Amino acid sequence: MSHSPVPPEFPAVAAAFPLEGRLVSVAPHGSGHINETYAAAFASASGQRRYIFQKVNHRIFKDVPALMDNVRRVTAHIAAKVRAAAGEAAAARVLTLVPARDGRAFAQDVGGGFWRVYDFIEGAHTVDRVTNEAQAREAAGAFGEFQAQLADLPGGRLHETIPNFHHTRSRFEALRRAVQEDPVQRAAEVRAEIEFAFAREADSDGLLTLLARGEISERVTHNDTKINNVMLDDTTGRTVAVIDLDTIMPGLPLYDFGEMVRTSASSTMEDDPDPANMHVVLPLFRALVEGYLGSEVGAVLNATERAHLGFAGKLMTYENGLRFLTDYLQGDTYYKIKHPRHNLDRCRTQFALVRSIEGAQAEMSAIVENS
Ligand code: ADP
Ligand code: GN1
Ligand code: MG
Repeated sequence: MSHSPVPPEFPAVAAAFPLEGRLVSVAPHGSGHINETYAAAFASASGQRRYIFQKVNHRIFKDVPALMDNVRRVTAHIAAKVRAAAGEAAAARVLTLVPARDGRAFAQDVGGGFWRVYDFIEGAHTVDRVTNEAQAREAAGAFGEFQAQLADLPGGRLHETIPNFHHTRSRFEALRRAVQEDPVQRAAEVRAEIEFAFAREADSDGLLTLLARGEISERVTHNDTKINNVMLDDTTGRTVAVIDLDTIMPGLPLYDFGEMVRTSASSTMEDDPDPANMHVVLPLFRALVEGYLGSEVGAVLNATERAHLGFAGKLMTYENGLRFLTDYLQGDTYYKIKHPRHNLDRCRTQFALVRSIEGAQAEMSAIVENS
């Protein structure tokens, strides 16, 4: 899927939300792979304010009202927690939904598309890659704290917005099917990647087996803890808000930690066209371990979970590689791409990271044991 410009229905969508003033600018924003995100500014007598408008990807998220019910519950809960712990000013900067005029958490456009609006979090930014240990420690601490804040979310189990999202065995089987069906005749070109994936089939059951045996347990998790899903203060670099709440649902803390390893303990961007640039960066891994275990969630993790922090990094990198390869074989129907081989670049660079983590297992275990 390629990136879209501002759609013609935008003014009608904006009118569905109770925003003060006149729309003065709107432009695509951010580098997420899933939703269509725009930053829009409104001017009124009291000044200018910005908002984030997102058209939620309805191809991927089948039940958007259910997803938005999750987002509404989670944002309200987090705001209350932050208000109690850090006061009103901090609570004002967490992810905050602007309900539509009819009171719903979203509005629909003429084509049936689902839109939501958030207050723009000012004075903060996201990074697509971690460049220093302080940033890694900060992000890991923030995601750990976020998870702890959700431990007492009232209102029952959250909706599963994408069933089997991190069920790595299902991701593996999806790849196998894509290879067999080969709908756009790309399998021959990616034999080496397919072989790499198939050779590690047993890994796909790693955490599922521990879960089935009751050695690790399910909790409410974020499930997409890549580094550009946390907003950092422009001045202090400290976390302002965890964002991208579309996949918050029951999951494993190890999925969240593993995804941090993939995006925050790596030497280059996930889509670096040269996989040789990709390897695990051990000082960043150490900073993640320290940040995560040092946060409130550290006290909740059991010995099995701790022992699998390194494996989780490998598993989530492998899983993302499987998903990119599957999307490439299916003709690029899931992720936004910027060029025809984008998913293949992403896959190869993920697999390079998997290989690097495999070679660093002993060092990574030692880091966890000494933390
Ligand atoms: P996707 O699911 O496509 O990744 P995100 O919700 O992560 O969508 O948003 C994409 C990007 O937009 C983020 O990485 C961030 O840079 C920016 N963004 C999202 N929400 C806000 C917000 N409330 N304030 C400022 N920037 C935001
Ligand atoms: C997507 O939405 P975004 O860009 O934060 C994807 C993640 C992948 C990631 C790979 C809902 O995340 O699962 O790990 O791309 N989100 C969804 O970069 O599929
Ligand atoms: Mg995102």
